[in-house]
Amino acid sequence: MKVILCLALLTCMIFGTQGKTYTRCELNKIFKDTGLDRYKGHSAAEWICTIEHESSYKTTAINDNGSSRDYGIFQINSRYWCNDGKTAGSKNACQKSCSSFLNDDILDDIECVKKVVSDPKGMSAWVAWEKYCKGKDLSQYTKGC
Ligand SMILES: [Ca+2]
Repeated sequence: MKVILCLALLTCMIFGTQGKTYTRCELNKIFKDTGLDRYKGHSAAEWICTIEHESSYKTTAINDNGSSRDYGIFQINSRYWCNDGKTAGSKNACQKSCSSFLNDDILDDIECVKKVVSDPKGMSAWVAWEKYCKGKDLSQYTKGC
């Protein structure tokens, strides 16, 4: 029993930094601390809503679109923003490996996302934002935080 517990703990320690499912309130705090909240006029609730529908709060989320892939909690795309080594003509505007958007540290993801949302397309880069979050009552996303 002790051995199993040790193994479980060790596994957690090894894989603990490899990915994380964030809570709404954790994100709310991080977005306020990093200034993503209100950045280019978009609230923390808008980002949390977008994340819920893009990645279900999981930093390990990857979605293959065929010619490119979306990575991490913000679903950052390999065609324009990061390099995954298998996307033809990738612009890699954030100068990052896409795999760095899959770990539990989302501070670098946020830096990249600030670039994405500064683009003329703004938050429309996220289909989920257009569909589920834009112009909606989003108070539930920061409720109790
Ligand atoms: Ca990261």
